[in-house]
Amino acid sequence: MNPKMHRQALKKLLPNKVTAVLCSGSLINSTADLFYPFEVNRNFYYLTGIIWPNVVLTIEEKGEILWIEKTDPVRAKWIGGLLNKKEAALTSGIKDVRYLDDFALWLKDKPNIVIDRKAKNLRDDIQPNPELDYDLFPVLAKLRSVKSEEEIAEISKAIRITHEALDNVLAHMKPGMHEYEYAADFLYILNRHQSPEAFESIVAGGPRATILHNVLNNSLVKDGELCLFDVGATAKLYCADISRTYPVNGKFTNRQKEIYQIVLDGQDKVFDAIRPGITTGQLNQILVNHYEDALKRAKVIKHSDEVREYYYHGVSHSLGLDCHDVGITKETPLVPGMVITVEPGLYLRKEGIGIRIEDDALVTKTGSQNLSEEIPKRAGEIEERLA
Ligand SMILES: [Mn+2]
Repeated sequence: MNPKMHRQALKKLLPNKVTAVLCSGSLINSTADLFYPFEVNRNFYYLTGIIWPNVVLTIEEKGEILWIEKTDPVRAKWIGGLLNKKEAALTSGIKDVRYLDDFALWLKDKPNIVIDRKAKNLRDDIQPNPELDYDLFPVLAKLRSVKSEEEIAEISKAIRITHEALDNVLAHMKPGMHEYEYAADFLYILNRHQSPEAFESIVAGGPRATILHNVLNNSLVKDGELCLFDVGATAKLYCADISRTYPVNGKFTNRQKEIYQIVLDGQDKVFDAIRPGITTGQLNQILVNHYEDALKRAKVIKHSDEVREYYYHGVSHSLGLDCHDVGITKETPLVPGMVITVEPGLYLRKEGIGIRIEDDALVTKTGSQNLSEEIPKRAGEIEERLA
Protein backbone atom coordinates (compact mmCIF):
# COMPACT_ATOMS: atom_id res chain seq x y z
CA MET A 1 0.00 0.00 0.00
CA ASN A 2 1.62 3.20 -1.19
CA PRO A 3 -0.87 6.08 -0.96
CA LYS A 4 1.72 8.65 -2.02
CA MET A 5 2.27 6.85 -5.30
CA HIS A 6 -1.50 6.62 -5.81
CA ARG A 7 -1.88 10.38 -5.29
CA GLN A 8 0.89 11.09 -7.76
CA ALA A 9 -0.81 8.90 -10.36
CA LEU A 10 -4.14 10.66 -9.80
CA LYS A 11 -2.57 14.13 -10.00
CA LYS A 12 -1.24 13.38 -13.48
CA LEU A 13 -4.78 12.71 -14.66
CA LEU A 14 -6.57 15.65 -13.01
CA PRO A 15 -7.65 18.61 -15.17
CA ASN A 16 -5.90 21.93 -14.53
CA LYS A 17 -6.90 24.14 -11.62
CA VAL A 18 -9.33 21.79 -9.91
CA THR A 19 -9.69 21.06 -6.22
CA ALA A 20 -10.29 17.34 -5.74
CA VAL A 21 -12.09 16.59 -2.47
CA LEU A 22 -12.48 13.13 -0.96
CA CYS A 23 -14.01 12.12 2.37
CA SER A 24 -13.37 9.09 4.52
CA GLY A 25 -17.04 8.74 5.48
CA SER A 26 -18.79 8.92 8.81
CA LEU A 27 -20.06 6.59 11.50
CA ILE A 28 -23.65 5.39 11.12
CA ASN A 29 -25.89 4.59 14.09
CA SER A 30 -26.96 0.97 14.43
CA THR A 31 -29.09 1.53 17.57
CA ALA A 32 -29.51 4.30 20.14
CA ASP A 33 -25.91 5.14 20.88
CA LEU A 34 -24.04 2.37 19.07
CA PHE A 35 -22.54 2.42 15.61
CA TYR A 36 -22.01 0.00 12.75
CA PRO A 37 -18.34 -0.89 12.34
CA PHE A 38 -16.73 1.91 10.36
CA GLU A 39 -16.21 1.26 6.65
CA VAL A 40 -13.84 3.74 5.09
CA ASN A 41 -14.52 5.02 1.59
CA ARG A 42 -12.12 2.84 -0.40
CA ASN A 43 -11.14 5.61 -2.82
CA PHE A 44 -10.21 7.85 0.11
CA TYR A 45 -8.26 4.98 1.68
CA TYR A 46 -6.47 4.26 -1.59
CA LEU A 47 -5.14 7.82 -1.58
CA THR A 48 -4.34 8.16 2.13
CA GLY A 49 -3.99 4.76 3.86
CA ILE A 50 -6.12 6.20 6.66
CA ILE A 51 -9.05 4.29 8.18
CA TRP A 52 -10.79 6.89 10.30
CA PRO A 53 -14.17 8.65 10.10
CA ASN A 54 -14.57 12.36 9.31
CA VAL A 55 -11.29 12.98 7.55
CA VAL A 56 -11.12 14.98 4.32
CA LEU A 57 -8.43 14.98 1.66
CA THR A 58 -7.95 17.83 -0.79
CA ILE A 59 -5.65 17.64 -3.79
CA GLU A 60 -4.65 20.59 -5.95
CA GLU A 61 -1.75 21.26 -8.29
CA LYS A 62 -0.06 23.23 -5.55
CA GLY A 63 -0.45 20.66 -2.84
CA GLU A 64 -2.33 18.16 -0.74
CA ILE A 65 -3.98 18.79 2.60
CA LEU A 66 -5.48 16.35 5.07
CA TRP A 67 -8.25 17.75 7.27
CA ILE A 68 -8.90 16.03 10.61
CA GLU A 69 -11.08 16.57 13.68
CA LYS A 70 -9.70 18.17 16.82
CA THR A 71 -9.61 15.80 19.78
CA ASP A 72 -12.35 16.48 22.32
CA PRO A 73 -10.84 16.00 25.82
CA VAL A 74 -14.08 14.62 27.34
CA ARG A 75 -14.55 12.13 24.52
CA ALA A 76 -10.89 11.14 24.86
CA LYS A 77 -11.58 9.99 28.46
CA TRP A 78 -14.36 7.67 27.28
CA ILE A 79 -13.11 6.20 24.04
CA GLY A 80 -9.61 7.57 23.59
CA GLY A 81 -8.29 10.36 21.44
CA LEU A 82 -8.87 10.83 17.74
CA LEU A 83 -6.41 10.54 14.94
CA ASN A 84 -3.75 13.17 15.60
CA LYS A 85 -1.78 15.29 13.14
CA LYS A 86 1.42 13.31 13.53
CA GLU A 87 -0.19 9.91 12.91
CA ALA A 88 -2.20 11.28 9.99
CA ALA A 89 0.95 12.67 8.38
CA LEU A 90 2.91 9.48 8.97
CA THR A 91 0.27 7.14 7.55
CA SER A 92 -0.57 9.23 4.50
CA GLY A 93 2.76 10.88 3.74
CA ILE A 94 0.92 14.22 3.60
CA LYS A 95 2.86 16.89 5.49
CA ASP A 96 0.13 19.53 5.57
CA VAL A 97 -2.44 18.31 8.12
CA ARG A 98 -5.01 20.85 9.38
CA TYR A 99 -8.14 20.89 11.52
CA LEU A 100 -11.58 20.67 9.92
CA ASP A 101 -12.61 23.81 11.82
CA ASP A 102 -10.80 25.82 9.14
CA PHE A 103 -12.03 23.76 6.21
CA ALA A 104 -15.23 25.59 5.27
CA LEU A 105 -13.46 28.94 5.00
CA TRP A 106 -10.64 27.43 2.94
CA LEU A 107 -13.10 25.74 0.58
CA LYS A 108 -15.27 28.85 0.10
CA ASP A 109 -13.07 30.40 -2.58
CA LYS A 110 -12.49 27.25 -4.59
CA PRO A 111 -14.34 27.55 -7.89
CA ASN A 112 -13.53 24.16 -9.40
CA ILE A 113 -14.38 21.49 -6.87
CA VAL A 114 -14.48 17.92 -8.16
CA ILE A 115 -15.58 14.85 -6.18
CA ASP A 116 -16.13 11.14 -6.41
CA ARG A 117 -19.81 11.27 -7.37
CA LYS A 118 -20.44 7.69 -6.31
CA ALA A 119 -19.52 8.39 -2.70
CA LYS A 120 -22.75 8.91 -0.80
CA ASN A 121 -21.16 9.97 2.43
CA LEU A 122 -19.92 13.38 1.41
CA ARG A 123 -20.33 16.30 3.69
CA ASP A 124 -23.12 18.72 2.73
CA ASP A 125 -20.67 21.59 2.58
CA ILE A 126 -18.79 20.06 -0.35
CA GLN A 127 -20.58 20.73 -3.62
CA PRO A 128 -18.92 19.96 -6.94
CA ASN A 129 -18.91 22.54 -9.71
CA PRO A 130 -21.79 21.32 -11.95
CA GLU A 131 -20.35 23.09 -15.00
CA LEU A 132 -17.21 20.95 -14.82
CA ASP A 133 -19.14 17.69 -15.26
CA TYR A 134 -16.17 15.78 -13.91
CA ASP A 135 -16.30 12.66 -11.78
CA LEU A 136 -13.32 11.29 -9.87
CA PHE A 137 -14.90 7.84 -9.56
CA PRO A 138 -14.10 6.36 -13.01
CA VAL A 139 -10.62 7.87 -12.88
CA LEU A 140 -9.88 6.22 -9.52
CA ALA A 141 -11.59 2.98 -10.58
CA LYS A 142 -9.24 2.71 -13.56
CA LEU A 143 -6.18 3.42 -11.42
CA ARG A 144 -7.31 0.89 -8.80
CA SER A 145 -7.86 -1.86 -11.37
CA VAL A 146 -4.11 -2.21 -11.97
CA LYS A 147 -2.28 -3.26 -8.83
CA SER A 148 1.20 -2.25 -7.71
CA GLU A 149 3.64 -4.74 -6.23
CA GLU A 150 2.73 -3.52 -2.73
CA GLU A 151 -0.95 -4.13 -3.39
CA ILE A 152 -0.30 -7.61 -4.80
CA ALA A 153 1.72 -8.36 -1.65
CA GLU A 154 -1.29 -7.41 0.52
CA ILE A 155 -3.68 -9.56 -1.56
CA SER A 156 -1.19 -12.43 -1.27
CA LYS A 157 -1.08 -11.97 2.48
CA ALA A 158 -4.89 -12.08 2.66
CA ILE A 159 -4.75 -15.30 0.63
CA ARG A 160 -2.20 -16.83 3.02
CA ILE A 161 -4.46 -16.11 6.00
CA THR A 162 -7.42 -17.58 4.10
CA HIS A 163 -5.31 -20.67 3.37
CA GLU A 164 -4.43 -21.12 7.03
CA ALA A 165 -8.08 -20.64 8.02
CA LEU A 166 -9.29 -23.24 5.48
CA ASP A 167 -6.62 -25.62 6.80
CA ASN A 168 -8.16 -25.15 10.24
CA VAL A 169 -11.59 -25.99 8.82
CA LEU A 170 -10.22 -29.20 7.28
CA ALA A 171 -8.44 -30.13 10.52
CA HIS A 172 -11.77 -30.10 12.43
CA MET A 173 -14.08 -31.27 9.68
CA LYS A 174 -16.48 -34.13 10.30
CA PRO A 175 -20.06 -34.84 9.22
CA GLY A 176 -22.91 -33.73 11.47
CA MET A 177 -21.56 -30.27 12.18
CA HIS A 178 -23.50 -27.09 11.50
CA GLU A 179 -22.40 -24.64 8.85
CA TYR A 180 -21.77 -22.04 11.56
CA GLU A 181 -19.39 -24.43 13.31
CA TYR A 182 -17.31 -24.76 10.16
CA ALA A 183 -17.52 -20.97 9.82
CA ALA A 184 -16.26 -20.59 13.42
CA ASP A 185 -13.19 -22.71 12.62
CA PHE A 186 -12.52 -20.41 9.68
CA LEU A 187 -13.09 -17.15 11.54
CA TYR A 188 -10.95 -18.22 14.51
CA ILE A 189 -7.82 -17.93 12.36
CA LEU A 190 -8.89 -14.61 10.85
CA ASN A 191 -9.44 -13.17 14.30
CA ARG A 192 -6.02 -14.35 15.40
CA HIS A 193 -4.57 -12.31 12.53
CA GLN A 194 -6.86 -9.33 13.21
CA SER A 195 -8.05 -9.84 9.67
CA PRO A 196 -11.67 -8.83 9.03
CA GLU A 197 -13.60 -10.93 6.52
CA ALA A 198 -13.57 -9.57 2.97
CA PHE A 199 -17.30 -10.37 2.92
CA GLU A 200 -19.71 -12.44 4.99
CA SER A 201 -18.41 -16.00 4.86
CA ILE A 202 -20.54 -18.35 2.78
CA VAL A 203 -20.68 -21.87 4.21
CA ALA A 204 -23.28 -23.95 2.42
CA GLY A 205 -23.86 -27.68 2.83
CA GLY A 206 -25.65 -30.02 0.40
CA PRO A 207 -28.40 -28.35 -1.66
CA ARG A 208 -27.86 -24.97 -0.01
CA ALA A 209 -24.64 -24.70 -2.01
CA THR A 210 -26.80 -24.15 -5.10
CA ILE A 211 -27.78 -20.78 -3.63
CA LEU A 212 -24.89 -18.55 -4.65
CA HIS A 213 -24.75 -16.32 -1.58
CA ASN A 214 -26.08 -18.46 1.26
CA VAL A 215 -24.84 -16.58 4.33
CA LEU A 216 -27.31 -17.93 6.89
CA ASN A 217 -24.83 -20.73 7.73
CA ASN A 218 -27.38 -22.23 10.15
CA SER A 219 -27.96 -25.78 8.88
CA LEU A 220 -26.57 -29.18 9.70
CA VAL A 221 -24.33 -30.73 7.04
CA LYS A 222 -25.05 -34.42 6.72
CA ASP A 223 -22.80 -37.39 6.13
CA GLY A 224 -22.29 -37.77 2.39
CA GLU A 225 -22.90 -34.10 1.59
CA LEU A 226 -20.49 -31.58 0.16
CA CYS A 227 -19.91 -28.26 1.91
CA LEU A 228 -19.08 -25.16 -0.11
CA PHE A 229 -16.93 -22.41 1.39
CA ASP A 230 -16.74 -19.03 -0.35
CA VAL A 231 -14.59 -17.01 1.98
CA GLY A 232 -11.82 -14.43 2.18
CA ALA A 233 -9.56 -12.71 4.67
CA THR A 234 -8.21 -9.18 4.25
CA ALA A 235 -4.82 -7.55 4.69
CA LYS A 236 -4.84 -3.75 4.97
CA LEU A 237 -8.36 -3.96 3.47
CA TYR A 238 -7.13 -5.86 0.40
CA CYS A 239 -9.35 -8.88 -0.17
CA ALA A 240 -8.85 -12.55 -0.84
CA ASP A 241 -11.81 -14.36 -2.42
CA ILE A 242 -11.49 -18.14 -2.37
CA SER A 243 -13.99 -20.95 -2.83
CA ARG A 244 -13.45 -24.59 -1.98
CA THR A 245 -15.92 -27.47 -1.81
CA TYR A 246 -15.23 -30.36 0.56
CA PRO A 247 -16.91 -33.73 1.21
CA VAL A 248 -17.58 -33.47 4.95
CA ASN A 249 -17.07 -37.21 5.55
CA GLY A 250 -13.70 -37.09 3.81
CA LYS A 251 -14.61 -38.96 0.62
CA PHE A 252 -16.27 -37.74 -2.60
CA THR A 253 -18.90 -40.09 -4.05
CA ASN A 254 -18.27 -41.08 -7.67
CA ARG A 255 -20.95 -38.69 -8.90
CA GLN A 256 -19.64 -35.83 -6.75
CA LYS A 257 -16.13 -36.47 -8.04
CA GLU A 258 -17.35 -36.53 -11.63
CA ILE A 259 -19.04 -33.14 -11.31
CA TYR A 260 -16.16 -31.76 -9.25
CA GLN A 261 -13.70 -32.69 -12.00
CA ILE A 262 -15.81 -30.91 -14.62
CA VAL A 263 -15.60 -27.70 -12.58
CA LEU A 264 -11.86 -28.13 -12.02
CA ASP A 265 -11.19 -28.81 -15.72
CA GLY A 266 -13.17 -25.67 -16.53
CA GLN A 267 -11.05 -23.68 -14.13
CA ASP A 268 -7.86 -25.02 -15.73
CA LYS A 269 -9.15 -23.98 -19.16
CA VAL A 270 -9.92 -20.46 -17.99
CA PHE A 271 -6.51 -20.13 -16.33
CA ASP A 272 -4.85 -21.25 -19.58
CA ALA A 273 -6.70 -18.52 -21.47
CA ILE A 274 -5.89 -15.57 -19.21
CA ARG A 275 -3.51 -13.16 -20.89
CA PRO A 276 -3.35 -9.43 -21.64
CA GLY A 277 -6.04 -8.38 -24.11
CA ILE A 278 -8.66 -10.99 -23.24
CA THR A 279 -11.83 -9.92 -21.41
CA THR A 280 -13.63 -11.58 -18.50
CA GLY A 281 -16.64 -11.92 -20.84
CA GLN A 282 -14.52 -14.03 -23.18
CA LEU A 283 -13.17 -16.07 -20.26
CA ASN A 284 -16.73 -16.82 -19.21
CA GLN A 285 -17.58 -18.01 -22.72
CA ILE A 286 -14.64 -20.42 -22.62
CA LEU A 287 -16.11 -21.92 -19.45
CA VAL A 288 -19.62 -22.12 -20.88
CA ASN A 289 -18.29 -23.91 -23.99
CA HIS A 290 -16.53 -26.41 -21.74
CA TYR A 291 -19.70 -27.00 -19.71
CA GLU A 292 -21.78 -27.58 -22.85
CA ASP A 293 -19.61 -30.56 -23.80
CA ALA A 294 -18.90 -31.88 -20.32
CA LEU A 295 -22.46 -31.72 -19.03
CA LYS A 296 -23.74 -33.57 -22.09
CA ARG A 297 -21.21 -36.31 -21.44
CA ALA A 298 -22.24 -36.45 -17.77
CA LYS A 299 -25.88 -36.75 -18.90
CA VAL A 300 -26.88 -33.61 -17.02
CA ILE A 301 -28.07 -31.76 -20.15
CA LYS A 302 -29.14 -32.62 -23.68
CA HIS A 303 -28.98 -29.16 -25.29
CA SER A 304 -26.29 -26.51 -24.97
CA ASP A 305 -28.65 -23.76 -23.81
CA GLU A 306 -29.48 -25.77 -20.68
CA VAL A 307 -26.09 -24.85 -19.21
CA ARG A 308 -27.54 -21.73 -17.66
CA GLU A 309 -29.75 -23.89 -15.41
CA TYR A 310 -26.62 -25.24 -13.76
CA TYR A 311 -24.20 -22.32 -13.99
CA TYR A 312 -25.63 -18.88 -13.38
CA HIS A 313 -22.92 -16.37 -12.55
CA GLY A 314 -19.78 -15.00 -14.19
CA VAL A 315 -16.41 -16.70 -13.93
CA SER A 316 -14.37 -13.62 -12.99
CA HIS A 317 -14.48 -10.30 -11.26
CA SER A 318 -11.86 -7.78 -10.30
CA LEU A 319 -10.36 -8.16 -6.81
CA GLY A 320 -8.76 -5.52 -4.60
CA LEU A 321 -9.88 -3.09 -1.91
CA ASP A 322 -13.41 -4.13 -2.78
CA CYS A 323 -14.11 -7.82 -3.07
CA HIS A 324 -15.99 -7.12 -6.28
CA ASP A 325 -13.48 -4.48 -7.18
CA VAL A 326 -13.90 -1.50 -9.44
CA GLY A 327 -12.52 -0.81 -12.89
CA ILE A 328 -13.05 -4.08 -14.80
CA THR A 329 -16.24 -4.88 -16.71
CA LYS A 330 -16.97 -7.86 -18.95
CA GLU A 331 -15.61 -5.85 -21.88
CA THR A 332 -12.39 -4.55 -20.31
CA PRO A 333 -9.29 -5.99 -22.02
CA LEU A 334 -7.08 -7.30 -19.22
CA VAL A 335 -3.65 -5.76 -18.69
CA PRO A 336 -0.71 -6.96 -16.57
CA GLY A 337 -1.19 -6.09 -12.91
CA MET A 338 -4.91 -6.71 -12.82
CA VAL A 339 -6.11 -9.27 -10.29
CA ILE A 340 -9.23 -11.28 -11.08
CA THR A 341 -10.99 -14.26 -9.58
CA VAL A 342 -11.44 -17.50 -11.50
CA GLU A 343 -14.54 -19.12 -10.04
CA PRO A 344 -16.36 -21.72 -12.08
CA GLY A 345 -19.28 -23.40 -10.35
CA LEU A 346 -21.93 -26.01 -11.05
CA TYR A 347 -25.20 -26.28 -9.19
CA LEU A 348 -27.26 -29.45 -9.50
CA ARG A 349 -30.09 -28.72 -7.13
CA LYS A 350 -31.98 -31.99 -7.67
CA GLU A 351 -28.88 -33.99 -6.81
CA GLY A 352 -28.03 -31.81 -3.81
CA ILE A 353 -24.68 -30.89 -5.34
CA GLY A 354 -23.30 -27.36 -5.43
CA ILE A 355 -19.65 -26.90 -6.31
CA ARG A 356 -17.57 -23.77 -6.71
CA ILE A 357 -13.80 -23.61 -6.96
CA GLU A 358 -12.33 -20.12 -6.86
CA ASP A 359 -8.77 -18.86 -7.06
CA ASP A 360 -7.26 -15.41 -7.43
CA ALA A 361 -5.20 -14.70 -10.54
CA LEU A 362 -2.69 -11.98 -11.30
CA VAL A 363 -2.55 -11.05 -14.97
CA THR A 364 1.09 -11.08 -16.14
CA LYS A 365 2.78 -10.05 -19.38
CA THR A 366 2.58 -13.57 -20.77
CA GLY A 367 -0.44 -15.09 -19.01
CA SER A 368 -1.32 -15.31 -15.38
CA GLN A 369 -0.07 -16.30 -11.98
CA ASN A 370 -2.42 -18.15 -9.63
CA LEU A 371 -1.85 -16.33 -6.34
CA SER A 372 -3.77 -19.00 -4.40
CA GLU A 373 -2.39 -22.12 -6.05
CA GLU A 374 -1.10 -23.48 -2.74
CA ILE A 375 -4.59 -23.95 -1.30
CA PRO A 376 -5.40 -27.63 -1.99
CA LYS A 377 -8.19 -28.25 -4.50
CA ARG A 378 -7.58 -31.49 -6.44
CA ALA A 379 -10.10 -34.11 -5.23
CA GLY A 380 -7.32 -36.51 -4.24
CA GLU A 381 -5.48 -33.83 -2.23
CA ILE A 382 -8.65 -32.93 -0.36
CA GLU A 383 -9.40 -36.55 0.48
CA GLU A 384 -5.83 -37.00 1.71
CA ARG A 385 -6.19 -33.97 3.99
CA LEU A 386 -9.45 -35.29 5.40
CA ALA A 387 -8.20 -38.86 5.87
MN1 LIG B 1 -15.72 -14.17 -6.01
